[in-house]
Amino acid sequence: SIKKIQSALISVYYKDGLAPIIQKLHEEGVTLYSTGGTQSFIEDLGIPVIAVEDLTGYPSIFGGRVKTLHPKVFGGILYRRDNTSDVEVAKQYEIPALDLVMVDLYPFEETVASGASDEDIIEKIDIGGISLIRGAAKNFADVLIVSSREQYAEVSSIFDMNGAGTSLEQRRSFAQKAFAVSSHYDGAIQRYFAGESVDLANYTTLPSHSLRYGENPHQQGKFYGDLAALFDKLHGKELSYNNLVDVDACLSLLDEFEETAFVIIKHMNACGVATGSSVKEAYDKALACDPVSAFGGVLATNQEVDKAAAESINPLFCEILIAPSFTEEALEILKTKKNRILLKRNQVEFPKVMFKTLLNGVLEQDKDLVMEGVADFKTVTTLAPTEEQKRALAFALKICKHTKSNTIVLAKEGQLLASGVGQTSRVDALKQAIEKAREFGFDLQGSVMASDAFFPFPDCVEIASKAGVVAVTQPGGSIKDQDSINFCDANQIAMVMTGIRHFKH
Ligand code: 93A
Repeated sequence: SIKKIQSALISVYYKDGLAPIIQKLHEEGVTLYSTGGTQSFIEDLGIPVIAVEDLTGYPSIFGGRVKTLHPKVFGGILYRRDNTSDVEVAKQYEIPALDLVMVDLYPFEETVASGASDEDIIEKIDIGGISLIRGAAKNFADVLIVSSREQYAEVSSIFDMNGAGTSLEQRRSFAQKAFAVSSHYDGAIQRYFAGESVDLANYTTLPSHSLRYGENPHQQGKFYGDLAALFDKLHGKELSYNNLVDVDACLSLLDEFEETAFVIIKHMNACGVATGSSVKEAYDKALACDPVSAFGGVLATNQEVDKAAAESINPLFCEILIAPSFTEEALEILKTKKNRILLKRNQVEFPKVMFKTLLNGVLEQDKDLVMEGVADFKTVTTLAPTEEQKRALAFALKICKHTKSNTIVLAKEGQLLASGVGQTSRVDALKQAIEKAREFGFDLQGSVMASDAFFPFPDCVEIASKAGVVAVTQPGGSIKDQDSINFCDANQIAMVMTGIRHFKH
């Protein structure tokens, strides 16, 4: 059965779209109560409205912090109409029934997004409104709660059908939405206090992009997030599912570097990384690492791509090139390939947590945001690495951290020579790296080696030594650490330990 609304409390931030509802309520003879700004809005429509102050006997106080927080308001919302004692008490204290509560909360998220001061943001934490929403939703048996401007249209159409009335089922459905509004609102406040910007746990509330397909053409795919904020697409087709995965891997690694760097990613792993005195130099060194894998790769640099760099990059067939900016001349050159995607990257902070669905649930963890450097190296061998070797080890570790385990990275200062990626044994990772380095013409004499996890046996340092490696970094922590150290000491290899493991499964 339809329950008619006889009285309503309206307290909304956004007034657009409200007029037809007010008009309708007025036509249906509903008594209206309202707060300051909303009251003026209703009065401007020429419709009578009772100020909530006249109901409570208090003005809006403390700069509006306390407007509706009063037993006459909350009593009128919460008392049970079918409970004789409640009805008796309401009568005794002259508490009028409120059958409809319409609220549109202070725009907390918009205020945060606008870059307002902390003081302004705190003032936008709605207390009265959220309480009205929760109170009215709790008493959905008697009260209809409209909890955001997004529901104005829906309410209008219900009233057009029913007159100003609702069924219990409708009120229950609005109550459910009301609690979704209040929990989302509190979630946004919590994230603000925690210094987090995106609500990944409620990722379906983020902007969504349908992808052409998922990892394979028979899988559907979607991305939830604001790609438009992150990139200005200057050229090329849409990003695919696999592109996004590789772009993420590419930028995560690139962001480890302060100096001019160039990263080439293929299937989530780096197949070229180098630093240089220019983007062109860094690119040329990165490409030299593995020009075969670079074909169809995802490329990124942290400096402007100029004409010289563009000329060097242009012959390579690559899926994507990302940079903070491109010169006009560079763009002209790079745009000659129709399908190549060129992305200008904007500075957007990334979430600090990661999720993965697994079994019948979801795994969540902090991202690996630790990056140890030269200052964290603890020399464990008689021979200490030279300053140049230390820099090469720090460089290799950055790549190690972003490469699939088990991994071994071989490098010289500022250039990845080869890596072994995603192997089931560390020895296999090393063998793969050595073989690749040789295949592309690198002499490993004087190179350095980084391992994502400790060496359980001395076999890796033995093989590395034969190949010409002179300095090694590893986390340490194996019960057989000393075996590896002893071998290094006997073979003039310097080894440092960092105490930090970087598995990436
Ligand atoms: O500062 S409040 O948390 N204190 C209150 O008692 C209160 N009651 C309603 N904010 C309060 N409201 C909010 O005021 C509503 O959620 C709505 O966003 C706004 C409407 O104010 P006005 O009608 O003056 O524009």
